[in-house]
Amino acid sequence: MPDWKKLIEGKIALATRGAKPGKVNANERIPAGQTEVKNFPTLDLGIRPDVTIENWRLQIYGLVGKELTIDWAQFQAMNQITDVSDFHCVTRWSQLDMNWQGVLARDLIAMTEPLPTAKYVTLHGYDGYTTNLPLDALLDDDVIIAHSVLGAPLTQAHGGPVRIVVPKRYAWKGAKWLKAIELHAFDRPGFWEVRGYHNDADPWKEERFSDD
Ligand SMILES: Nc1nc2c(c(=O)[nH]1)N[C@H]1C(S)=C(S)[C@@H](COP(=O)(O)O)O[C@H]1N2
Ligand SMILES: [Mo]
Repeated sequence: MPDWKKLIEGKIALATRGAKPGKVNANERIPAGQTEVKNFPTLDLGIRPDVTIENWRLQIYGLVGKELTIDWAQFQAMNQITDVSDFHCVTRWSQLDMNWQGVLARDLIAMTEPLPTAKYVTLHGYDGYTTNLPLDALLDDDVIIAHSVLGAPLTQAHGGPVRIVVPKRYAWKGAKWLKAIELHAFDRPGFWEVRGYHNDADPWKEERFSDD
């Protein structure tokens, strides 16, 4: 079992290396305890699954009227939007004005006709990663299932070909290499949430760890 706190401390040091001190809280767009970066660091478990546009599928299942599996062509045929948001990582870096391109999560969820009992979701990555959200948070108008950022297709390191981004939460709530969205009646903590990360993850309330 890895020492998760140590692992994360190492990642903080790496991710914020070269970031200019003094930028912390320099304007109201940087939440407390965050430092602005411009180099878009990467953070994951170190497993980067080989997902291609040919073998990628996204499945939406659980408490839905119509289970859905879409492939790349079907995803591309959906209404495409650009969503500009700020990216706040719990390891204390923030990058502003990220212009994600893709499909609104709510458009995909609507296609599945969620049952009234569906209140929470688990987002699953191809690397086995999971994270949880209330269904309402997923249906927010800025939550995007993205294939591109900063004018280019997502790299494998950043979760390509498809990841999800939840701008109002710390970035761990957005699964890279998005594989499935599961709807359930009760909340089910994900990978980091069972290891002490905060369930809600609002960067403006500094909800980093559950014992904060
Ligand atoms: N599938 C998957 N998604 C993931 C992770 C992961 O390990 N696996 N790490 C999360 C964490 S902790 C962060 S901060 C962001 C980092 O995204 P980035 O590597 O594109 O900066 O992805 C999140 N999504
Ligand atoms: Mo993170």
